[in-house]
Amino acid sequence: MTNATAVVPEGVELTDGFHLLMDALEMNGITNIYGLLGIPVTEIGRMWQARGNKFYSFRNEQNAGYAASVAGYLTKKPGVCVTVSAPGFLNGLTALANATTNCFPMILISGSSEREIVDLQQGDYEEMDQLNIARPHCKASFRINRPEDIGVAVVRAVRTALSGRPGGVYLDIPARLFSTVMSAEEGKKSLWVPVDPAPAQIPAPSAVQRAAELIKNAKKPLILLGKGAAYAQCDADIKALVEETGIPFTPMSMAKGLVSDTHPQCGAAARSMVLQESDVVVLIGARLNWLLSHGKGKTWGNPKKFVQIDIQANEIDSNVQIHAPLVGDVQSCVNALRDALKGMNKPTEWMNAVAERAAGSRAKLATKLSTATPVMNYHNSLGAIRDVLKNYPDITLVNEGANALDNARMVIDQYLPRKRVDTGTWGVMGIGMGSAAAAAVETGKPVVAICGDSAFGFSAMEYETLTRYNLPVTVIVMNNGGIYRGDEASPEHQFSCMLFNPNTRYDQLSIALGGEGVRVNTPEELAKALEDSIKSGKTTIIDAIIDPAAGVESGRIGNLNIVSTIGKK
Ligand code: OXT
Ligand code: ADP
Ligand code: MG
Repeated sequence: MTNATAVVPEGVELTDGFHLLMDALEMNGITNIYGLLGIPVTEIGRMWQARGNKFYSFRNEQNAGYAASVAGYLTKKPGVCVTVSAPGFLNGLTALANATTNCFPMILISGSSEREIVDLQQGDYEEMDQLNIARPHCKASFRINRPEDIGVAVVRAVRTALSGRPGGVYLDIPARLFSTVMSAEEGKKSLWVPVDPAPAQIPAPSAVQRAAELIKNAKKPLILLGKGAAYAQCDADIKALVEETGIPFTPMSMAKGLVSDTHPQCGAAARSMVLQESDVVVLIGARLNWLLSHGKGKTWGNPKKFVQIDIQANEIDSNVQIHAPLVGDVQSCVNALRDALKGMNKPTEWMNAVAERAAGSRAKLATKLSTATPVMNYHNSLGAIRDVLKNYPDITLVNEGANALDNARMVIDQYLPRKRVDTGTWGVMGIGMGSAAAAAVETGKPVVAICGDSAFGFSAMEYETLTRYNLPVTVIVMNNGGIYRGDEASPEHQFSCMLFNPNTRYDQLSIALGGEGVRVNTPEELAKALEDSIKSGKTTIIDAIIDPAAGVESGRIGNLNIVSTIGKK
């Protein structure tokens, strides 16, 4: 790519699109970029690294995008992903859409082809109208046409990604802009950092009073924590609300550990009971979407009233009536509620009943976790993993699959906030290796990824990215030979559509890609391999052989599976 004609007088010091973009990102506190390079963005990676920053180079943009989105979730700063045009952009778009769906702040920056050719559909290299394709899948889609607009575009992207409900932003940069020059001095003046990009949103006092009255008069209140509450990073305030009110709480999957799963008020192990019997439910950063049966039906049992804390006003009443909306940021709302609830009577009898049920469930589960079987199943394998992870509370757990997901969520306790990253709002397979990379990079601590063998396959080649950067990630592949189960009978003419090659050696894949690999057949071997791997800090795959008959179709969400009621051929 040649430099565009300079429009500044000779002798004036110049900058260009590449430099201004990097200046703007650095100024906004971005140090890590996740991406995949090629025409026209290759120079971004080289120049970013030359400046002493980190560019994490992936094998597929989708995984780089998942990494950026998880970086955004963990750090409360937008995660940045860079891709090439059309196909690279489209690969990254899946992750941008997923980030927006999950309320994770992320900026996808893609190079694009020249406008005058794209707009006349004259068949440019990787021609695509990326700006408009991105628009419905993110909070905002911006194109930068002039170097002097790079500063404002980055600021708008950062503010849009972070403010209100966080989400994804797309920045489209036509190739020529990267090398278009302008005066360095003018360029410098065009950059700034947004003041207070995620402003506190204080709930109205009348709304706080309304919510407090409802909670004080409840006989069986429940606090339901979602990943919006985990994202808000006001962990101590949330714990204080729970403890000061004495109300039982239950976490959505990525909110596990926001208050420890072993806290005496944790009702996760009495989930059905608390959802059904509660009379007032306080939703904190959790949507009443499919994961909560839309707030109705048999999951919810007794009629109840909802208090909902959310920063997005039109989330309120999205599924059922919300009797006390608290629109604002989690921290402001939680602290306002704490003030209004000071001295309230704790629902001790209800709390004790919940604790009793939870203790019973935990005891019942403990038996299953320690029961040996001829071939490992989900319970005894995950029981072994749980016992090891107990000693490493600050490890981030990444989790995907169906049975591998649902059982791990149930069995493995989380002790600290934001230490669990999973398939999220869409239940999407393939987040594994990208999420593991970002968690290791952003936390600087070890990561354990528990993946179904199908789930792992979606991002398996990215394992090389993990070994290349020497990231302390242990991937446990729950190898049951298939999607949900590995024992489905194949029709006569073809291998079953739900099965994988039973001879697949994930441990050997690891060795081939520069990591450590071990195959395990028993819970004891699994526990030892995991302990060794964490201690060594080396990128490792543990190929855990799971009984092919142990899983159930669709895991815990079999109720959503559609089956034909007409005779099958
Ligand atoms: O109270 P009750 O009695 O109800 O009991 C509950 C708790 O009280 C109790 N519990 C405990 N007991 C004791 N002790 C403790 N500590 C404890 N904690 C809890 O346990 C039960 C259950 O509790 P839980 O889990 O909290 O509650 P529940 O009722 O399950 O919660 C409901 C939900 C909906 C909130 C929860 O189930 C949930 O979060 N589910 C998420 C499910 C999900 O997202 N699944 C992923 C999608 S499935 C499917 O789509 C798959 N695909 C298709 C596909 C996808 N997804 N993506 C793409 C890009 N392409 C295709 C594929 C391909 S899955 C899949 C691959 C599957 O194969 P794999 O090989 O990867 O995996 P395997 O299945 O392992 O083979
Ligand atoms: P979960 O899947 O854990 O139930 P969801 O992703 O469905 O959680 O819900 C998260 C909710 O949190 C979203 O509605 C989002 O608007 C909200 N949210 C995110 N960040 C904040 C914040 N800082 N303050 C208030 N609400 C927030
Ligand atoms: Mg499987």
